[in-house]
Amino acid sequence: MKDMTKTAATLVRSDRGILAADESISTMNKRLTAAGIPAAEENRRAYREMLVTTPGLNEGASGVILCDETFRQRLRDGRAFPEAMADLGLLAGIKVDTGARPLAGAPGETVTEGLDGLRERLTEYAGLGAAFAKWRAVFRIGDGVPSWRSVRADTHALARYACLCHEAGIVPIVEPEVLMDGPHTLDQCSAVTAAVGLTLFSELRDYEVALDAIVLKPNMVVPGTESGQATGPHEIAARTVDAFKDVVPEQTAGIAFLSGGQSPDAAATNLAALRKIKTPWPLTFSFGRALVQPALTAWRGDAGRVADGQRALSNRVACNLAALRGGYRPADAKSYALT
Ligand code: 5MM
Repeated sequence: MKDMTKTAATLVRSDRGILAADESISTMNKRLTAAGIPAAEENRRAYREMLVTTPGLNEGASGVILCDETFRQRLRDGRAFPEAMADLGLLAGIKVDTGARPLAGAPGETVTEGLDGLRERLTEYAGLGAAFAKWRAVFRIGDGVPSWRSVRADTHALARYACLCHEAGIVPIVEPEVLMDGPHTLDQCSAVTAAVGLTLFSELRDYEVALDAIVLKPNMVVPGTESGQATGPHEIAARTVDAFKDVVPEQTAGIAFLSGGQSPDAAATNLAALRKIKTPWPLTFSFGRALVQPALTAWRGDAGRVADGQRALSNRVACNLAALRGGYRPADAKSYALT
């Protein structure tokens, strides 16, 4: 457990974030297609190689989360991804859920699956070099949803996943995501986020999960994208910390926020505001889209544009690093870079 506690502390250290590059094959294919890049295995591999080999990435990221496909692929120089990441000073993370599927008896709601055979998969991933794992549960806010049935099913699965990770010596990132999509208000997001968190920590306690060896990856508390509510970063930060302060025990290693579809700039600005508040746990970022979208656009699947893609990723990681350090100025966003 000592090693896992150390790994968890590294993942949430105050001057690093986590890069989420673990899109499933189908999500990655959609993103490649939208960027005008053929949805092919080699393009998914080359894209992840471009990301993880970004010069200086380990100055702003403690680790990178990958999906099963990438974890088993190799860089052009022949090194397996986890091996190359170790050389680059990055912890290797693996997404182990198998996706959200319709939950029986709960129309329109999902439960995240992947517990079958997870013990064996985790043992294999540990052997391949995984230091940490990730499992994402998804909650939509709507009329009468999320239901208690879905909250209980998903948080129960997260607790079982966390236990299995610890058995395998892997730090679990526990991700309950309340989606931004919809017309719900900031208050509704706050209430659902707190209720999901409360249920999650009750399940984690029941399973006696060592909280100093897990990382929580939740959404920030924001109004729904169709709410028409304008909310500034200070209010978002204050409401986010409020939602978690009586819910997340102090022993928890830390919180690494997801970006959830916020623009790269909004995510960094909100992170900067969050870091200005004194909290009982370390706070950092584990962004996907808010870090990689500009890199994908700049790269365009062209081997001759790898450096452009890497510059775009370096820029967004450096923006968030500045946010962690309390010095992020959106007006200067274009000038930030690692190294
Ligand atoms: C990178 O996307 C992750 C995997 O998504 P799918 O399994 O649906 O393809 C996702 O879990 C991601 O890690 C989190 O949602 C956070 O990413 P964002 O973009 O919300 O920061």
